[in-house]
Amino acid sequence: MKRKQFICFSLIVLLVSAAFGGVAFAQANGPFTIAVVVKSEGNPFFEAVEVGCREAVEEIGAGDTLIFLGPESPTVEGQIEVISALVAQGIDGITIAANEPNALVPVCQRAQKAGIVVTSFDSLVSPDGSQLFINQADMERVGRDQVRLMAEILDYEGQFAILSAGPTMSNQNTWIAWMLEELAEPEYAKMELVAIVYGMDEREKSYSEAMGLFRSYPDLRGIISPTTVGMAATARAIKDAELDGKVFLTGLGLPSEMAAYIREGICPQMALWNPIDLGYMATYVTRLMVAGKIKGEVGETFEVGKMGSREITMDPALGKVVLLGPPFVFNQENIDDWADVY
Ligand code: RAM
Repeated sequence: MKRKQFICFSLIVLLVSAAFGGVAFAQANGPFTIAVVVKSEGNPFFEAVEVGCREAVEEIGAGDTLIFLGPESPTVEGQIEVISALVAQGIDGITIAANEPNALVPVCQRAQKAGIVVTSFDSLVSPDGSQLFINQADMERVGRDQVRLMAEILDYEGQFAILSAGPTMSNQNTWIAWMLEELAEPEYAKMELVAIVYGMDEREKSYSEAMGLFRSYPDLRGIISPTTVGMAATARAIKDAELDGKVFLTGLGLPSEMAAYIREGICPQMALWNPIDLGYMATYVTRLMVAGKIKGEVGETFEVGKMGSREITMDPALGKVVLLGPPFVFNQENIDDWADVY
């Protein structure tokens, strides 16, 4: 009888501890809620990013919830509102493509105090507010390459302008700073940068800024647009103003939006990285931090699923960084292979 009671008691202990053990296990391994906050809704670049974010969650976060959103227009105020609401909701991790690097710091610090992992990707949140930056491509190379691409198109001669996104967006500003460094080299002596204008990463504003450049600078030969929104809008403006063959475009464009203009020669060459891979990597790395698999410290190396192995390094301007890879140049020879991919 005693022996039977003992067996019964042991069984109950086993079942109870298995149940609680199960709960503890679920907490350490998820499911988690990961949020991705982008510059704005309705930007095709971020629609491609979202594909990669969802892929990453399906791969490492079975049962996780992915919240993907951004403000209606690309403002920092809109992002503060969105992030505050997410913090109140009690998510586990967030990765942000920032419209301004410093104004988001207080809300990001609040998030971290509430136990939320905060990273940024694409466009930096200052390291004071974010634990890690998932960098799409070496910033110096992206900036310098855009000047080189423009110079090749213009044969190193003539007036050109830069049509950027928002004046507070750190990715565009960093690339432009490197463009100016590159332009100081002697081989560009006959190229003249006449203006830097901002289309705010909005289609119509970018289009009217491009039209304004054509009016203000009748000798303009080129435009560099380091934003996919600016690229598509400027290409349309060149066509509508019937300036094909007179004004040429390069910058950072989405192959799906730019294929026709590349084929027509309005944009003979442009660069970009894979936005699907960028979304995948930002989400994957943030999820690794949320689950405690990595701490986000310099020198840590780890596997990022299909992207392979990566290391966290320290960048003097960007803070702790994980790098996606080199940018890719699109032209008439390869655009058909990419037009349907992103
Ligand atoms: C736009 C956005 C984004 C940038 C790309 C190249 O879609 O400004 O932040 O990385 O262009």
